[in-house]
Amino acid sequence: MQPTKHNWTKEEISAIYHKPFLDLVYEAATIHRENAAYNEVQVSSLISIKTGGCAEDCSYCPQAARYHTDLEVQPLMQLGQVVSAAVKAKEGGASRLCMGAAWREVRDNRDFDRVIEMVKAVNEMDMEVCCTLGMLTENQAQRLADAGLYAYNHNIDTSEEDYKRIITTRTYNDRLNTIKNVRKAKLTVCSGGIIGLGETTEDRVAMLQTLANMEVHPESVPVNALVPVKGTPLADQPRVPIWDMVRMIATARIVMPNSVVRLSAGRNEMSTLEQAFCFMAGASSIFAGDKLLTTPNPAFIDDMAMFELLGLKTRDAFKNGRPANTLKDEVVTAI
Ligand code: SAM
Ligand code: DTB
Ligand code: SF4
Repeated sequence: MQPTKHNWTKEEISAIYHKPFLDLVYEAATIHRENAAYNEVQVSSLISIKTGGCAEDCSYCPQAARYHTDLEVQPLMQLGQVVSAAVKAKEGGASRLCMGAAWREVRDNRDFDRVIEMVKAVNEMDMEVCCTLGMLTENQAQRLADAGLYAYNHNIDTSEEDYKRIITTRTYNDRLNTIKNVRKAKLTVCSGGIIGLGETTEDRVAMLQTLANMEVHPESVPVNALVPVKGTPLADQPRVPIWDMVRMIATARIVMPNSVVRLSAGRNEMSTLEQAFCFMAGASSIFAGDKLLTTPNPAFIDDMAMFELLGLKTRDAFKNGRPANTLKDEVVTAI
């Protein structure tokens, strides 16, 4: 483990972000290479367990009910469908499954009971289970932890100052509170953001500062490039330059040296060489499978060919040890 710092100033992070490009990549790659597993990539597969019809107004999101996107709304999946998807993801090379629901927040109802069953079932398959279900109370986070959840994804998306421009139906503080509740339940945190929303570089720096100054750095930090979707307010945003994606990944790698930085949405538009640069700059995880939640993503087979070409290996599940809450039932009784 490398030493971590939690009092980053905006000036310090900005100076890193604005370094000459190759100096920045070199510095990030050097830090990345101090980690013994630098040539391993964690492969996480996404599954949209409840699609569309969301009450929030996140201006990037095709799943918000108020925007008219060509999206087929789907109610909460059945347990069997999720297990089949998990089997397919595992066969494709994924060691983590992330289940996403287009909810504003979790409610204590039968749908949540079903999600708890899904978490138990996927955990039994020796995969790291992640959920992203919107806002959570401490008690709900604890229920997920008790069911064997490994990680909870809750992105802060942009800077606190820029947040109101992107989302009006909740506050930055709501977001940070859920992350606190996730930590209280001793789950690992997955939190990052999106670039290409029309934010300034200062907003990007401020977002990284919020993440890097958390008491414990998020164990995984997704860096998403906006996937502009027709019908959403951000549909006409220009494509994120690859240079910005590499700068964000490299800066995240430097300020949070032990976190897994995930090259997330946007890979479908990137060449293998562009992605190779992201791995060089410290990305150590991807979302794999031909769909993200609702938008296209490279196929498993193409990603495996990319790993072969670059000499990268896929990371096994529970590489940092299996937390007690994810021990399978029969193991617990054997102890
Ligand atoms: N509803 C839950 C929530 O908002 O936390 C979980 C699902 S939501 C789709 C998960 C994350 O996907 C968002 O926080 C955002 O970072 C990312 N996302 C959504 N739409 C996106 C888009 N068009 N391009 C890139 N990332 C996107
Ligand atoms: C994250 O940071 N990115 C993923 C996952 N966490 C949930 C979602 C990306 C969604 C891209 C748009 C879509 O496919 O709907
Ligand atoms: Fe709903 Fe999440 Fe999409 Fe926002 S990002 S509209 S909360 S599904």
